[in-house]
Amino acid sequence: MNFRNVKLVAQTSRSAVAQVSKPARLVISNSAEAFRGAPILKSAIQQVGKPALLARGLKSALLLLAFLFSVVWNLRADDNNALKLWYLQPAAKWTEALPIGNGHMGAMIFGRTEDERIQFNEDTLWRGKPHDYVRAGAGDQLAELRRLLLDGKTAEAQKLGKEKFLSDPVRQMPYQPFGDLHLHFVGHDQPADYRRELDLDSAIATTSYRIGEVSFRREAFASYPDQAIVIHLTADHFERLSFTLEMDSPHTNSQTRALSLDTLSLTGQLPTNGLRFESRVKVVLSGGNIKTNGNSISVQNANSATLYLTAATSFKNFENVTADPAKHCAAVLKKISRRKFEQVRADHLADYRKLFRRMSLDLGANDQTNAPTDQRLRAVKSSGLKSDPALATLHFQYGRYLLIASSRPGSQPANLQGVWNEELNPPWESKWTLNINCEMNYWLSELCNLSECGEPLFDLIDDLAISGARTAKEQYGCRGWVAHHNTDLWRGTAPINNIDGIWPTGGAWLCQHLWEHYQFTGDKKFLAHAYPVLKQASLFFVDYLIKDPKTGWLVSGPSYSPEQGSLCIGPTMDHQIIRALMTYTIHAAKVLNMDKKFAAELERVRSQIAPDQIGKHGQLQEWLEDVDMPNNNHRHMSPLFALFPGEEIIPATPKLFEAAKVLLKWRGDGSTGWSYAWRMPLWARAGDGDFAYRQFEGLIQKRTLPNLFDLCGPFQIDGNLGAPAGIAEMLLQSHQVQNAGTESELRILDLLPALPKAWPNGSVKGLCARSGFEVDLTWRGGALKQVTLRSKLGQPCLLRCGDRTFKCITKKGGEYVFDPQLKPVLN
Ligand code: FUC
Repeated sequence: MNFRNVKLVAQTSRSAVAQVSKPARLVISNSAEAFRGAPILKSAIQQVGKPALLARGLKSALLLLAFLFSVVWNLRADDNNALKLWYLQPAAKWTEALPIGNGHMGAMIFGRTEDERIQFNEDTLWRGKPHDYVRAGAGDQLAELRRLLLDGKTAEAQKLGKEKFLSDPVRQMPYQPFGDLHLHFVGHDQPADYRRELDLDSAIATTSYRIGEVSFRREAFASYPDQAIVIHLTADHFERLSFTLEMDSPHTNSQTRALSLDTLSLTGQLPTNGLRFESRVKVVLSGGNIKTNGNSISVQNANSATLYLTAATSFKNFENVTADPAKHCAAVLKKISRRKFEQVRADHLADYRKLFRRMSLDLGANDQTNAPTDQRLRAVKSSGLKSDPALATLHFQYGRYLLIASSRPGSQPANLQGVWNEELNPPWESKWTLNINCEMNYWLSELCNLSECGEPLFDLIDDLAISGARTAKEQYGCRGWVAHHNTDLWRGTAPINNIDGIWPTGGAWLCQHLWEHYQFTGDKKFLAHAYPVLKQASLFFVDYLIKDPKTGWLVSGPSYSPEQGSLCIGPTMDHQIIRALMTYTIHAAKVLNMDKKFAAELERVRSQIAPDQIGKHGQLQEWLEDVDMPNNNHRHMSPLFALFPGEEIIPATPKLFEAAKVLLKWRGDGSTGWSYAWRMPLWARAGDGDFAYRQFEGLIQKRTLPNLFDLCGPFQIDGNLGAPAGIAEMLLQSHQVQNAGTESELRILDLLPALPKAWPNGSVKGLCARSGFEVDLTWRGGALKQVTLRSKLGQPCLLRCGDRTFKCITKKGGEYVFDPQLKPVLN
């Protein structure tokens, strides 16, 4: 793109419009960018011309310069497709639409020209009401359940468990869609130069096309600072923007009405006496006329229009539903409409880019990079990911984008579908499934430099510690707290759905994220807040574990190895998770210099828990008994928790490390999206980058939708959020320490520990390592070329790459560069 394509055309006395000739794709987007700047340009030209007003002239000249800079910048950015999902046609269905979100709200942009649909969600709209899922009398069954299992009477135990130990009711509540905005544009059914895109670098979804000589453009983004979804519509000719706006909802008990000429309100209540909800959309026009018929708004002959959409429910917290959604909506709209659209957009960009731009990844690019995303996906499905290495980068950054869009401080955590759902009965209720999916959603937050996005998960854990204390007491007669297989908005913690819901280590697994946050950030204030939650979670298992009469070990039960086998005593995964939990709690007590006695008790209990077993095939056993089947390629990788995301099994535990690899090989390739994504970091930890890559390729080839959403069977976001963690683990690992438990303990940073052959050249910036490091890596021909280390906490570390090591003493805030031999590069 060059400046010859831009010419200024005086249009009317009221504005000047920059028109852009070829290429067509740039015409639309850049002309609208220029349109936004046109009033500034006009005033600059007028003002500079006035003699004697030197100061104002200077100011205007600066504005002109700023405007020209913004044109150049936008042209430059538009030439770069590497961070864009883009298409030459509108979304035919929901799974082709493009997601935007600010954690609290999400929307799917279809990009239709004549009848645009914007389907939106708000993260607290769930069916149900405050409820304790504990089943009365369940606690009385515990001893009998254990006796039956220890006597080998599994079928009877399962029958009893199903009838008397599951939650009340047995299913938890579903996440709900909120509503839809519909924009009708008469005569827009035959567009030319159509393009829709989602730019990951700006978190803006754009639809652009031409009708006759008029180019239309819509930008949509979800602003976190303003807590609203913003849609900005422009036409590049004066007074040519006309449309009708409607808002509706799939909920039968809901109504839409105009609150004023420019604002629609959608109100309703979920059955039965469920949450009340309200959404408002306000239209702000430049030029044109606006009118309403009472439940829709018509805009005629405007130059541009901005829609501000907000939504809320009566949910305050999981025990209190007395919030006033109307008040929230009114406050959001009042604040946002005091400011100019340009300012709202600039604030959104500043907020979003502060997170997103912390990382970059380059795995190579080729001609394919510039093709529409659906075409790229089809090509990769037939020719492999190697034919389009930049699609891997796009998928990685899309995962980071999706986490930012579905999990921000103050919001609910990303659920099975993030924050995006159009169904009244979504798959698995679109809840938080704790036996892999919810944890996987958050593997990337620390590794991929989005630490703040983990906050909603920490808030959820705080809630579960409250509701889970009731479940611990009533169902187990134990102190502390427990959460099972799933949770919902009402923080259900009792075992749900079916017999495999009796799996008491969901909450304990979540606790790993508390410890990891401390590991990455060194934030002692956070650790002090998290400690009681860790302590209470550990306390539950102090009370709950029982002595196995055969071996004398402490074992978990009744329990399940997630979704395999039958109700049992002593699944390996439980023991690994409980040991990890106790280890974190002991470390935390030490860091905080408190609870020495309790820590000593935990050490004693931990040492008695059944250790990992190696079976007759040399495999890591999934259960206490050696019953694993070599051809078992189940999607769940449960007993490999200790390899990833745990760190109990490492090369320094060689027998278990080899046994874990045997099991890993048996499990083979993934099936669901998330199961491909789980295999990635596992193989990375096993040191096999090629097999990790193969799982990534499988995820993209077999389980990825046109909008790059991951498929479990239906859409589920865990694969999208899990894969970036897998890539991060292929490039950098920091879970091992040298001289563990001694004064000279040293964090090891493994550089390129599982680089696949398919990525011989590349670079990454801003990956995070435990002990407060940020790492940039460049590699060529499959070998490290340069590493830059930024130390946020001033901790020492051991850099390791192949057989080279370097002990690096750092200062807080220091930056250190090393050559391929890990020799410091002095600058
Ligand atoms: C686990 C998985 C299923 C699905 C569900 C939401 O139970 O085994 O495949 O992802 O969660």
